[in-house]
Amino acid sequence: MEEFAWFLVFVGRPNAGKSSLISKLTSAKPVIGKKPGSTRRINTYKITKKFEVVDVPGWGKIHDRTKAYEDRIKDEIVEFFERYKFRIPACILVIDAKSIVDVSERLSKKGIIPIDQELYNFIKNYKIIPIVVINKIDKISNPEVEKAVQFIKKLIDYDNLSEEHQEAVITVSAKQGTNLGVLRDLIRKHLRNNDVEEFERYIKLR
Ligand SMILES: Nc1nc2c(ncn2[C@@H]2O[C@H](COP(=O)(O)OP(=O)(O)OP(=O)(O)O)[C@@H](O)[C@H]2O)c(=O)[nH]1
Ligand SMILES: [Mg+2]
Repeated sequence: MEEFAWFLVFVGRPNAGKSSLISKLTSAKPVIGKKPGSTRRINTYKITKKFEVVDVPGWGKIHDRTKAYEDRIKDEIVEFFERYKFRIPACILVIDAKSIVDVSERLSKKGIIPIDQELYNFIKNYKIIPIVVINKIDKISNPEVEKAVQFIKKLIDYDNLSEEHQEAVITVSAKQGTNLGVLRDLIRKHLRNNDVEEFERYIKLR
């Protein structure tokens, strides 16, 4: 029989830095790659017998992969959430700050729903409020960081979130370690709020 375990889940577009953040905050050592699509399937890493960290492949277009590949990834992710939605005390949505600044204006003018918004709503449908992490802030200027935050807040209808969830948009750099302590504390808080505080000590800066 399958062991019961809780899952700490990292999702986001290809190349956003999910695997990098996992390796900075947990004992798991996922593959990190320069090119989008490094993580090719849902990988779970056992932290303890009852606590696993889940590295999800990037959701969205990858230029040298087929549509069939993309669809398979999406199916895998949907299946995972359908099956384990009640076992996810914290889900981290990782967003690439640089890509937001580059595409936000173009996309909003065209009226296209950005993938990050689609992902956010997908997770929220399972009654899980994601921790939104805008990563790679080392690649953009401070005013651009502020712009990215405002853009994301609009996308996720931030002002209508309950107060306890309004802290859940943070900016970090996995590469330089900026604000990773804030992210660690936020994940720990989500674990506590879901009555699995015994796992808090496994989330720490490496
Ligand atoms: N400059 C900068 N680069 C980063 C940061 N975080 C991750 N990277 C780089 O971004 C690239 C992708 O990182 P990954 O952690 O593999 O990203 P991922 O989201 O797991 O990507 P997929 O598995 O392909 O979906 C790597 O070259 C990382 O070194 C950051 O904060 N700043
Ligand atoms: Mg990855």
